[in-house]
Amino acid sequence: MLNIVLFGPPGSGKGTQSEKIIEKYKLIHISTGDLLREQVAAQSELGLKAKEIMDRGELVSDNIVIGMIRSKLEEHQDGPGFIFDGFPRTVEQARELRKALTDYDEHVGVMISLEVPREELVKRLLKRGEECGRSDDRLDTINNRIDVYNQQTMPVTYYYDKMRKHASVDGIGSINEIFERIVEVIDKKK
Ligand code: B4P
Repeated sequence: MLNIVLFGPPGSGKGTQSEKIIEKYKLIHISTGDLLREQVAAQSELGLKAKEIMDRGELVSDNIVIGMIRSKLEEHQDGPGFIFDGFPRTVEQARELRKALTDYDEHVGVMISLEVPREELVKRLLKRGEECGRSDDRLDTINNRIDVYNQQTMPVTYYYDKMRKHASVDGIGSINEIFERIVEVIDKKK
């Protein structure tokens, strides 16, 4: 199995690049943001709770997110591998992912972090807000999401650094240029 963590601040291109990675490597896509938005759309109890948190730009609790991941892993345990998009977002989530994959004798092969400066992130997310109307793509929420990323999510890079699994990729350029950089990293690890 090839298991990839695609990491980076909000607006760094994780969702965009995941689609291209899945097409090339035929991996199962697990985006915790998409899973949470599905719950919001279904107006489930979890979704109603999550919407409030997401609209503030905060992180949904580790327990909820880890539960969602575990059930996806179980569903696709015989698949070709996973791309984790927007997960883990805390060191606790990274530890739990390691445990969950170990239960299937699996591990993360590489963690790729997309590097994009703050002003570009804000620009991209405001544009998406105008085009797609996502309720968390408003200036105040965007700024909070980036602050939360810097405080709570960045430490995840040190976790994978220690295991020599962290690779940084420049996230500025055309979508195809960035994809080529990612492919180079993945093909070296395969
Ligand atoms: P996510 O769905 O992960 O949303 P995101 O961080 O905004 O990243 P996304 O993947 O959507 O954007 P992308 O960079 O592709 O999370 C949403 C919320 O869910 C979180 O704030 C949190 O509350 C909650 N959540 C999710 N996972 C969680 C977890 N594990 N723990 C706790 N809470 C969790 O793209 C952004 C835009 O940039 C797009 O419009 C795209 O077209 C554009 N773009 C991409 N590449 C570009 C390029 N090269 N040039 C120009 N524009 C580009």
